[in-house]
Amino acid sequence: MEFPKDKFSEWYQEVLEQAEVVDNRYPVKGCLVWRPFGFKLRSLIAGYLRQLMEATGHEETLFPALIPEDALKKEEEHVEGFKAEVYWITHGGDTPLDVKLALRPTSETAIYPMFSLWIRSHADMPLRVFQIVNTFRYETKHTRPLIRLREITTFKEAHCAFPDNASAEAQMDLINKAYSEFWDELGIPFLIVKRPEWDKFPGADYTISFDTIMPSGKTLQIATSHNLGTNFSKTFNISFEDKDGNQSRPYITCHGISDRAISSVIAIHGDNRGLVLPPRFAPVQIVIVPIIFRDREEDVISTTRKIHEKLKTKYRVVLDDTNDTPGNKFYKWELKGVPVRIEIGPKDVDSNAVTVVRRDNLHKESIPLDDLVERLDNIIEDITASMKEKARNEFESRLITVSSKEELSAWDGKPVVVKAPVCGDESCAREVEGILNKEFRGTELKKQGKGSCVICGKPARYMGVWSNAY
Ligand code: PR8
Repeated sequence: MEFPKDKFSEWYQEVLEQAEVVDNRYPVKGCLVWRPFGFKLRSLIAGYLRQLMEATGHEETLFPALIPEDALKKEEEHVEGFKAEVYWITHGGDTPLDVKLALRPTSETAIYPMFSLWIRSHADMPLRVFQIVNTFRYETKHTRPLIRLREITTFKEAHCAFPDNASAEAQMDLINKAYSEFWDELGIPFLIVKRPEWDKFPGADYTISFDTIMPSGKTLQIATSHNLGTNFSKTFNISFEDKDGNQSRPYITCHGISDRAISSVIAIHGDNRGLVLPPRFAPVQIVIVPIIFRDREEDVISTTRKIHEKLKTKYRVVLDDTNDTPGNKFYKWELKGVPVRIEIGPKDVDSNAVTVVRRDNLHKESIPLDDLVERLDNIIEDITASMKEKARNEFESRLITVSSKEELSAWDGKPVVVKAPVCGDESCAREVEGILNKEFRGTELKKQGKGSCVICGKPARYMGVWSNAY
């Protein structure tokens, strides 16, 4: 059975279920179950993210999931932005609670009251913490597994405080670099976009977003980074004594990545046979399949076991010695995106070699046993590089740059993302929205627009980005 990826929406749901990543049949809308195979993939990706956060000076913490109503409602813009999405706990058993409790939609209002107790002097900063937790948002838009959840199961949120604006700006740069490294390692191409005023995080001074392009041609916001300025430190009364002995407000930033990291890996690299996983994050990196003929069963099995023992010390390997047919085994492990398959049959045993098949391009070759480990290292490296290149080429093919108003209308309703130079006025960005029937996502970070604004003809200051988005 094949999974035609050109029908992306069906492909995505089907592959998630068939490859046993998640089970979406749980009877609460927007909630799902991680199955063991999917959970391993999730742990490998989250583990790498944790490692990156720690390497850049962020310390892991864990805050409660419950937020008292008065804390949640303190920051006006923030509460307005999340009002329709909050789940409330009103009772303990039959007893109404004195103070209603919110299930965190995100943790600013859980964390910053504690920051006000922890931050006393400039020496208490920089303060950089993060947690990887579940958060709850009563999403009213169409829910989709891992893409739009009501229980976001893998919410990496970092919250940081600094004594001055320059340090908060440096943090925004640090996160841009760390997140870029993260997406590069996953082989997910992205644009970094500064969101327009009307689309920033509730309570933020400004929002930076990482957007990738899904096979449907729609963008997916895969990470955000918010400079909250001193808005939240005023609301939560966080203050410190600066170097000159004056009371001052810290500058706060926060940065988030969710289950969408896993969804983008699945969506962008997968093909008609199912998942194609980057070797670094594949729960199974190599599967060994013995090809057994009746009169040669013993020597094939013993060779297979020896190779398994040897490879086990270096890779995540499965020896599939179940009674299933080789064909069924190939199908199963291809669907699960295992980067390398090793087939061992009597001919291989006789020639002291194995047959190695790559998942990404299905290329097959015979490799002498003596060279196996070294060659596998090269093959895995090459798979990683080719997967990145393929994803990059597809991304580029869905990203159209135009330089004049006349060119815009050709892309109305097409499944692509459009970039165009703009002056920076909202009215021009909105007019392009009308022509393209796509939303204005914002302006590319640190990229100056070339030439003149496609609408008003004034000198372009930015490169605008328009797309349909998840
Ligand atoms: C913050 N506060 O909350 P953000 N399902 C899956 N992923 C989602 C969903 C959802 N329903 N909603 C958002 N995301 C800040 C930063 C702490 C951390 C993903 O920011 O609301 C999106 O990729 O922008 C989003 O960029 C990220 O979570 C962070 O959420």
